[in-house]
Amino acid sequence: METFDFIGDVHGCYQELTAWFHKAGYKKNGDKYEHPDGRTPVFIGDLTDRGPDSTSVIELVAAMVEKGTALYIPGNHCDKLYRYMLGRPVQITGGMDTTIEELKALSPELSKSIQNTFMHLFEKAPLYLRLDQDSIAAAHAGIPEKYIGQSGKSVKTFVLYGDITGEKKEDGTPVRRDWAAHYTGKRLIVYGHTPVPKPRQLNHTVNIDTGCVFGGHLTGLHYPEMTYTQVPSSMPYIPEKFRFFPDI
Ligand SMILES: [Mn+2]
Repeated sequence: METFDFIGDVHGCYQELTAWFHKAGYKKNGDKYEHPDGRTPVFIGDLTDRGPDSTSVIELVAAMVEKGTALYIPGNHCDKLYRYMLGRPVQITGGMDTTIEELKALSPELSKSIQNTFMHLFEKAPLYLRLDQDSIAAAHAGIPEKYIGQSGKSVKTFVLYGDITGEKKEDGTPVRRDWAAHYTGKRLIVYGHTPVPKPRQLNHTVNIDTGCVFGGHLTGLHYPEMTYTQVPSSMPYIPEKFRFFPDI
C-alpha cells in the first residue's frame, strides 16, 4: 500500500515546512526528509512568494523530487515564477516580490543555480497527479471529473487558478466558483489554492490550504488514513485572506 502525505501551499514558509516534517515523523537525511515507513510527500503547488524563505523551499522540494522521494505539481505562483525566470514580462504582484528579492540578495551564481533548479522542477512536473490506482487526483486548485485524463489550456487554467469566471473582485483577485460543492465524482480530489480556516472535506474533495503564509497553519493530509498533521504559522494572521465557507 502506497502512503502519501499531501502538503498544502507552503509559500516560502520553510520553517513551518521543516517543523511539519518533524511533527509528522520524518527524519532529515542529507538534503531531504524521509519517513521511516517510506511515506511519499506530495507538494500541491505554490512553493514560493509572500513567505520569508522561498529559495530554501525550492531547494528542499527540488532535492526530494529529484531523488524520487517526493512528488510535486505546480500552482499558479509556480507558473508565474517560471515565466519570470524565462524572462517573460510578468507583473511582480501577489507576493512574488519577496521571492525576487531573495534571489537578488544571492550571488549571481547561486541565484542562477536556484533558478535552474526551480525551472527543472517545474518543467518535469505534471499539471496534476493520479495516484493510488487512480483513486485520487491531486491538483493545485482542484480538477473536475471531466478534465481527468485531459490536458490543454482549459485544464491548465483550472488546475492552476480554479474555476474562475473571468470576473475580478474589488481587490483585483479573480472570482472563483466553488467547484467542490458541485463535485460528484468518486475519486478523492486533493487540492489547495484557496485558504480556508481548517481543512475542508466535501464531496470526496479536500482543500488543505489552511493559509500558512497568512497566519493559519501548514497542513498535511495523510492518505489513506485521512488524518492531518498541522503546524501553526509564524506569520501574522490576516483573516481577510481566508475564505469562510458556510459548511466549515
Ligand atoms: Mn495558488
